[in-house]
Amino acid sequence: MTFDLFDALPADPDTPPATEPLGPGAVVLRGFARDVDTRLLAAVDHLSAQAPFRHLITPGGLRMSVAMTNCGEAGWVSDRTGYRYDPADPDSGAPWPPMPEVFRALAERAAASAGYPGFAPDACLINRYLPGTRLSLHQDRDELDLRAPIVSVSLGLPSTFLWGGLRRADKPARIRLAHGDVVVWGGPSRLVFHGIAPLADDDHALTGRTRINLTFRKTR
Ligand code: MD3
Ligand code: FE
Repeated sequence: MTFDLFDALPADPDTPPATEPLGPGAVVLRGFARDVDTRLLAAVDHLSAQAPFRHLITPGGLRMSVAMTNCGEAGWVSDRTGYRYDPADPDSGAPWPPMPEVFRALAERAAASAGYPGFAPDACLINRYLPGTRLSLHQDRDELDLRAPIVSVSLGLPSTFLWGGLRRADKPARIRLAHGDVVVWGGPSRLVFHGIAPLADDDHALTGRTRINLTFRKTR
């Protein structure tokens, strides 16, 4: 039997763990996207010049307070007929802009750190929040392969993430998501009800009075 000196050393209290379990199948990677934040935000500006942010209409006829756009081979859209992943932007008829390499590489690296090697997202939904914007409790179940995780990247102003259970009526926990935080949602957490509380007004050095969220999905 060998004894490695390092085995006896306590964890450094100043070094947070690289991955922090949030719940069954959900892993938070605090600050994981910070090293590429300006590149991600520049790419969002570039993408949204081609496929502008817009407020989608729910099947029930309500205008969503979150503004959305997409990149990749498919984009999530909602209108009076329902929700779907569409290969084209319905506003222009053109394909969604391609997923930037810095997006894809970050999503793959995050998923791998959370125990999902080989994550190959084909879609990225980009959500824009201004002060007061909220996202009510919902499930993400329009993706064909629910075994693949969703990777979410928070940029700009912090938000309160509402994390419910598998039933809409389950009382949600509140989790703060700040600039650069990445969360990987898979396994038993993949179908939980979730949302975002109304965004508090503040000013962020990189985004001003705005929060941007990227969600990477494997839709087919
Ligand atoms: C848990 N976005 O785009 S990100 C969404 O901050 C969405 O814009 C929120 O919910 C946002 O659908 C939350 C965290 C998140 C995203 C997708 C999930 C958590 C999830 C899917 C399943 C379970
Ligand atoms: Fe969602």
